[in-house]
Amino acid sequence: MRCPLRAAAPRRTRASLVVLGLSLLGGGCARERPAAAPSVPVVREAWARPAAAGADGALYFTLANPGGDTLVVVGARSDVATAASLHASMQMGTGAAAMVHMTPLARVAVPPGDSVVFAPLGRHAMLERLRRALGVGDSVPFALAVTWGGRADTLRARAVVRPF
Ligand SMILES: [Cu+2]
Repeated sequence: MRCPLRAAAPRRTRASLVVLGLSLLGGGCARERPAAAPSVPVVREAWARPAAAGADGALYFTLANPGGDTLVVVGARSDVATAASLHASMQMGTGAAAMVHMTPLARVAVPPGDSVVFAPLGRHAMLERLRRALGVGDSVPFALAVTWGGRADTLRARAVVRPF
């Protein structure tokens, strides 16, 4: 089995270090897991689409929960946006008649040992009324409000702006 740690190791961006942290906890790499590795939730592969100042942007990421308790995301925020919220997109119809609708999500649960993907045409964190433009290559700090193991917590991460 190929170890995801080896795949992630050569990259040295800040986001990759988060990936690296997750990989240490992943399956197939048990021997490389440091004794002190906490089984805390991890945000990885976070990215944002480019957007103009004043417009809405979106954050995408994978949220992994290697711990033994259900992780529940209850909100998001970022200094680059006036407000942020969790949304789900749904495509209705196909071809030229296709329309994408978004609905707010009050909470997103990640079962123990599982992960949830936030991706285009699916779940995302909406960045509302951006305070500044998001250009390709920018780094966007954000935070997810979560409950985990019966307590409130905050997961901080950075998203890289990529072409959409
Ligand atoms: Cu949205």
